[in-house]
Amino acid sequence: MTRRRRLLILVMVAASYAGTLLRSGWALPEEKLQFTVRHEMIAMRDGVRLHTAIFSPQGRAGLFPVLLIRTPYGFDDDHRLLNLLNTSYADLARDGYVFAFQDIRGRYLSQGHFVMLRLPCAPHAPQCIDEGTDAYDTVSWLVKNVPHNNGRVGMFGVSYNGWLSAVAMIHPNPALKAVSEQAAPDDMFLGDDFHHNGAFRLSYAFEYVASMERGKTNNPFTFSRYDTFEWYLFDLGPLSNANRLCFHGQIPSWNDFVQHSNYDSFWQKQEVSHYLTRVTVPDLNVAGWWDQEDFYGPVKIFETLEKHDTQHWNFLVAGPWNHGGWGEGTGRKLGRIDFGSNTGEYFRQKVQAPWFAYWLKGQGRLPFSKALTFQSGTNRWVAYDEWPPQKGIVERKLYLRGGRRLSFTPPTRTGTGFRDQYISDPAHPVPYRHRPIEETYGPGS
Ligand code: PG9
Repeated sequence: MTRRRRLLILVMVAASYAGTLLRSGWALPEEKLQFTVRHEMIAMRDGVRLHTAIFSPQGRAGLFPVLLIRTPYGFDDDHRLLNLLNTSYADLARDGYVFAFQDIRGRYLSQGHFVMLRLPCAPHAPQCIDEGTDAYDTVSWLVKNVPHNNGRVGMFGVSYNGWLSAVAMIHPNPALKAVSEQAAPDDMFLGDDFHHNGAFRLSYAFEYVASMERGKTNNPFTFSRYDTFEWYLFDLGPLSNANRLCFHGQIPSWNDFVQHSNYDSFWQKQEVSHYLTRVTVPDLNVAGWWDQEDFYGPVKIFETLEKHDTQHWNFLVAGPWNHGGWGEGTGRKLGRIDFGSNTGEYFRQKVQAPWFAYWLKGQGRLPFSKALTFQSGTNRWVAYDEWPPQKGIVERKLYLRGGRRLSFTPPTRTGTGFRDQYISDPAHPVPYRHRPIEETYGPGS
């Protein structure tokens, strides 16, 4: 890129962020896939305006569906978005979509007030707004105002963005025709993010809420030690010190953790599946077998919707991934384990792109009928027409045995039962990650 062009782009981006909405398109010709970009502040029903970056395919004729991605993590960098369209989203982008990237209320360039996992409105609460109503209002605006759209909108996203896609299905805009909620949390006490099976995930929860609730943009906590295990143990000490030393009562989600240390109605009311009592839109649920944050959510949402799936709109994919591992890179390996093929690329090319093309463009066929799961060990994708599968299943018990082995044979009373033992002592916790334990969102973590 020439210096002049770089300067021009910088000036244009700065102009749009200063509130001057950029309506005429501009392109970045050096990239493979080309788009025109405009920034809009889209008004919601309560007057709050949400920043939305709209990338339309350049130089291509025809009508295109719109893919909407909403996030709390910031869509304020066009070059990053363009890079995303040329990498993680390239299979979709090649098929031809308009991409609308939106900052949710209270985050980054959007107006309004951010609430962590804002509760869905009660039915018949006309003045109420939630992330579902914001998605609804955005979809209405998009189909009315984006040139060359075909009137069909899809939503997708991983994790918080997946949750935002899931809540858009509760009372969906009629133009919302397909959703892929990927690693969407369902219940933050039972299985997702902040607790797993009720156990508080200290470093994850502390660092996440510190980053999200100390300003409009991500604001990672600064640790005085490299090994955060030592910081939590020696510098922080008892959890009551978190407010005294660090948060001073100013972090709403931390206060919620303190006030709701049991599975009370605070957590129960947040559970998304509680609101998903109908399958309103075709939904591709995506889960990673080794998702360290949100495996519970997508499986629970699938299971809940499955009970109501009279139209055959509910789908599940589970692959050999960590959190969001299907979204970028090849997905051939996880740590040292090689799966023998590029599972992430396979998902993006052979599953996600054709699935959306089917619902939003009326093209091709569905890539599988109900569930598609990667079987590690045999290292192959297996498609099922029901999930969990019922046919040809024999239930067997699997036992934990000594020497870190699993066996179908139960241990005998006399045999050597175990090899490892751990003492549960809060003063000497047993870390489940290798030390030094870096910041959760630190580079290379
Ligand atoms: N797992 C993250 C998250 C989702 C929803 C709430 C809190 C955290 C994420 O990766 O977005």
